Amino acid sequence: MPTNLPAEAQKALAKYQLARTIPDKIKALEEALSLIPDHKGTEKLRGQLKRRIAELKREAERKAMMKAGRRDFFTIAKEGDSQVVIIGSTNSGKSSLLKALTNAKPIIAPYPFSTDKPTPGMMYYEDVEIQLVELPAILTEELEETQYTSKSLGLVKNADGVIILLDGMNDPVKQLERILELLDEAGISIKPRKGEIILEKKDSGGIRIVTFGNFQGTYKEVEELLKNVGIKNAVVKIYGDASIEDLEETIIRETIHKKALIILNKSDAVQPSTLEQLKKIVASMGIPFAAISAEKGTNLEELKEATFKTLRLIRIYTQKDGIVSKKPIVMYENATVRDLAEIIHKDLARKMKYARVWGRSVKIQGQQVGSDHILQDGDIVEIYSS
Ligand SMILES: Nc1nc2c(ncn2[C@@H]2O[C@H](COP(=O)(O)OP(=O)(O)O)[C@@H](O)[C@H]2O)c(=O)[nH]1
Ligand SMILES: [Mg+2]
Repeated sequence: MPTNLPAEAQKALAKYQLARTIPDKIKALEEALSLIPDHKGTEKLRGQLKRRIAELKREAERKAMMKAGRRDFFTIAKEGDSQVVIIGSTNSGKSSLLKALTNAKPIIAPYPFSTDKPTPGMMYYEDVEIQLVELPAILTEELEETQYTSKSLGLVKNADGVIILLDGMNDPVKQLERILELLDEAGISIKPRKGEIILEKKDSGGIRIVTFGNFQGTYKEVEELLKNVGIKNAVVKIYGDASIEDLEETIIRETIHKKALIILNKSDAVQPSTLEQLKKIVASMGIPFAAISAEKGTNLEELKEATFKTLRLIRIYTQKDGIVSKKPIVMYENATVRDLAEIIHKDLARKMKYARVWGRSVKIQGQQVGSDHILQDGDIVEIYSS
């Protein structure tokens, strides 16, 4: 981000940060855009602002459409430890996959749009419950948008992860291209990130930056970027190998990142050359891939495992008086002992004195740790409180 933006443009960007409604956000961004001179150094920022304006306009349209509709059948309450939605073109086998992996009994049919509302089912992987939700098709067989495209993409935003299911019998490479376009237009990025950034805006307290891992930037850059867009009070948590560009994306584009898998269905009927081509493309994107047959039941165990890994969930077993819990508490990667205490009991985080941990996150088994200690999959934790 160029730090020498005209003061007026900085003001407009600050207004954007404060704006609560979509029209106000659009107005502030358009104003900022008109005040930022157009040259090489501002090219990237101008591009981001323009994309953001286009997204906001689409979102306004979608909201207006939702309002016009009568009832909303389109929300599925989260159940289990994590929610993963299945998206794809019609006939790609979404219902067949849901049936093969869960207790759900969806309609499976060779005609298009047999599923017209989101359909959930529960999948079990070891001790973890993953809710799978089939979303109505986002593409026709001719790979055009459907009446469900924008609603289904809205549910992707709310999920913890997304399975992109490709129909191996209907030009899967082209399908993937179209789906990636649709996701991008909806402001959803599935590009795997080496790190993660969480920005919590506050009312006071100034800027506080916390890094876990290997941040590719300086605190000064972060402070300048926030100042430029008018954020005065915030906690910025930066995990892993995040970069300053990732932070720009988080605060300007408000891009939503989703953990994703790309799955090729109907592997029983797929051309080997198509499979090879697709494998190459997906490998270059760095996204997990599997070829399955929902109907024949091929490779489904691999798919389950890949889903669990992609979600980056961790299982934490609690211990009390020497007895280890049978069922784990399922949390996200980078969760701390404090996060765990908060899940167990509201007061426990406050009353906690220290914890003992056995497992991969400690060097010495039974090591005493504080509440900022980051846990890992399979850890056993006993919390001691006053
Ligand atoms: N050959 C083959 N056909 C499949 C497979 N999975 C689903 N199908 C067929 O594809 C059609 C559409 O399946 P469905 O699950 O209803 O797709 P949806 O529209 O994405 O929910 C049906 O005729 C299924 O029998 C598979 O693994 N192999
Ligand atoms: Mg279906």
